[in-house]
Amino acid sequence: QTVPNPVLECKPIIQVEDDRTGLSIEALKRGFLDNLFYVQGKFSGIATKNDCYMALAYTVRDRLFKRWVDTAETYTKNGSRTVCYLSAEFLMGPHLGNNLINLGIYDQVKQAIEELGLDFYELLEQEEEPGLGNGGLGRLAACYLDSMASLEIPSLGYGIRYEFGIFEQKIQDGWQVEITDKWLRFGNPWDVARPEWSVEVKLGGHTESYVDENDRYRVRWIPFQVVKGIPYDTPILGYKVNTANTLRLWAAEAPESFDFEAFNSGDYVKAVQAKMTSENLSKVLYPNDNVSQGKKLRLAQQIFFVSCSLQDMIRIMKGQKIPLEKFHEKFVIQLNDTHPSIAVAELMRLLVDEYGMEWEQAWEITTKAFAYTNHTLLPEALEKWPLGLFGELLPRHLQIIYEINGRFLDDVRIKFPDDFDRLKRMSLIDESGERYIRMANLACVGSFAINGVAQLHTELLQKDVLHDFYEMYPEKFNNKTNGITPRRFMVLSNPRLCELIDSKIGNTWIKNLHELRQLEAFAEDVEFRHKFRQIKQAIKQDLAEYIKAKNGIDVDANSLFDIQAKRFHEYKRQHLNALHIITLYNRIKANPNIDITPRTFLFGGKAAPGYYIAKLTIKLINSIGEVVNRDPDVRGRLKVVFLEDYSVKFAQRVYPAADLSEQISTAGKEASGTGNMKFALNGALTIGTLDGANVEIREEVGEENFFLFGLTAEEVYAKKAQGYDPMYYYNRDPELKLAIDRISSGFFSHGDANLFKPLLDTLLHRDEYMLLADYRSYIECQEQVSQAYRDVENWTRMAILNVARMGKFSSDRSISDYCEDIWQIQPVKIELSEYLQTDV
Ligand code: B1N
Repeated sequence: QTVPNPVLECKPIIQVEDDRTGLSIEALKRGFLDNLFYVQGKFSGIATKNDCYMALAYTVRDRLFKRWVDTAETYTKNGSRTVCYLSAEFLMGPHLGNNLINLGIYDQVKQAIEELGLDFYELLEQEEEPGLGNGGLGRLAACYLDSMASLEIPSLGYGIRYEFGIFEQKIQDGWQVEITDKWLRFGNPWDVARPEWSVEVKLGGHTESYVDENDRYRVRWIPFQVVKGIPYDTPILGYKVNTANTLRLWAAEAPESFDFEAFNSGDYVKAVQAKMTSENLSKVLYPNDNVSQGKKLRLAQQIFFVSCSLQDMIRIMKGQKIPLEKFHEKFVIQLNDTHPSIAVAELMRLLVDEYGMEWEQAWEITTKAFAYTNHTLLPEALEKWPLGLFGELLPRHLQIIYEINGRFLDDVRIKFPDDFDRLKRMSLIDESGERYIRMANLACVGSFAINGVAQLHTELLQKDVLHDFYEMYPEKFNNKTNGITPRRFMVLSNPRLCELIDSKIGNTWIKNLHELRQLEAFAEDVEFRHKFRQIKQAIKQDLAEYIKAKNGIDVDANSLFDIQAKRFHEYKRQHLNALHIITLYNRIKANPNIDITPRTFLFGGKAAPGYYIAKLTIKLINSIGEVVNRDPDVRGRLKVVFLEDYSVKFAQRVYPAADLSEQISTAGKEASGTGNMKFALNGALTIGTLDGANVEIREEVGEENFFLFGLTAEEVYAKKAQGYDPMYYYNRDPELKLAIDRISSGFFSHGDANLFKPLLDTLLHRDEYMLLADYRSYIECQEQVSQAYRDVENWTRMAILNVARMGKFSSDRSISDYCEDIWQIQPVKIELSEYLQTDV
């Protein structure tokens, strides 16, 4: 008896030919079937959806390796100057669709897959995204990698290959529940392990001084533990260029020689425990956005990926026979916030201790190599490490920081004689109470450039958080307003709008987003407006169907889609949005026949697991939804939906469907925001405060095409200085009072008057983020929105003008500015070599 043999059955379609990376439909189909067979080891009869996704991913991967290898070869041969973008987070989103776009083979591959009888979109949807970031900061790093590759800038992204990325969010009984994100469960087709480039990182222990053979005083670090870092490389394609750069993420492992003693003494379990401790380093992403928790494991993660990356750069220099003295000519290192700022001390340690360089020369190199981006003004996000904890983990770095600090404070004394308070404020060590290492101060002292992420943010940095450093080194400061990649956030996520745009102005706007300006003329074109509206409508309909399937809620695609999608944080004021919903609801309850513009309120976003008030805000929104969505008086005119598990993948569905983008943070608190840009580029109008990049968006799109409300940053400071009292507003605004009282009475919580008390207490007694002060202005502005939405033609005109005027916010513009003002780096063209060239 013979068993059916898939190998024999499939034989006719897996003949190996000389070119396995062709781009014709036939070659793509054959590539897919080959990979299904050779990589997944399946025949189509038993292949799962995931097998098919994997086969497709490998088919695409096969077709980009040529670019990747040739790029690496070119950089190596030329010894090209390279940007190293150090970031604790890279929120990449799914790779497959993006790689298809950037390779320029999206349509062919779609056709090939459909000819094989498979659902192309279902396969795209199958990809488990690497959620290796919390929000804007991690996503910015990902957009910047895309733009660096597209602009042909030699670059490496360096970070951590967390085994568990940002948690998966479930909503149970209205509450957020966190599930671990096992993104590597089914394997990752996009990265390649490079164990041959592993490095070791020391932790803990103590230091000893000694005198070397040249009679020089040296320090030796005897660590308690050594951890091995293994690099995993992911190719980062540029858009329609041959460049394929690398994202290199480090995974922690125990070195082969781990805990020899325990092994030899027969304590096998103890030895394995040591191995587990090592692997903990890259186990999980800390799920906090805009706060620092001060945990030892987090500091260990930081030194781990920073040391691995710096050692890797030194290895690359050796390979290219470039002397170490030229480190800052070969590399420029961008620090994505202070999370990698220990790099300043680590590079000093490597140069001085490991390579025997003199301090002065090492410091010269170090301070010419680093540039620092600050992403936040929130005091709770500024990283500082208790000195004891720091010294236990990094005894040598502590000494180096003392040395840097001593020399730095001498400079401060010379520039500002007898200013003792200034010395205390600028010291790398906070000695006002328990002693701390201040990482922002280290980053400022160790970098030649310091930038904020939007104009207002940079001004506030100079005025406030980094004022002393601005006075000390004004020449280091500069602004680099954030940007977003139009490849992922338009071409991939909004194909219908792109098709319409292309039909009018061609498709070169994708590389030069300023060209969208040409659409201004079409804002006056009735037919164009009609098509624009039809597209928005169709996308809203799609989202409505998705919501029906996932949440079981009927939403009306004709209603105004009012969306707030971002991390939950008090400063972002999702609860102000909630107060608006309650206000509209209360008006309906008071007068059921009131004429109101139908709206669908959509919320998406995660709360840090330990952030109680943020989680309670999620519960509040779900509770309001429960009441509003079923109240017959509302007659479906208001709907409130919480979109579970917001992610990059999901965001790509959400941005194109919005009519109104909520950017309502307290002025002076949101450093930039980037969701604001994604919404506006996709034709949503913004209701927002003068905060972060909102200021510049409004400047670009025109004040008549932006719904502005609220206090300015200056007014916020002034009001606080006067002694702000939220009760003043509560007592004087009956609608505000009613909205708050409805919550506190238990109306939205089945009569439980205690449930939301902690949230209301923060509002009524402190209101740190001034919701009550901004409430009336917000409500009035929302009334203007409702009125404006009724004028269909004019709304569309404004939406088109928003799209047309978003050119400034391409991450290509941001990256060109970094290249010119900070990095001093030029593009390097990649020519594809002859052998194995693809057939198109
Ligand atoms: O960085 C984004 C900005 O657009 C946002 O306005 C800003 O809030 C965000 C500690 C952070 N700042 N700081 C963080 C994230 C994780 C963490 O552990 C801080 N995220 C931002 C891009 O510039």
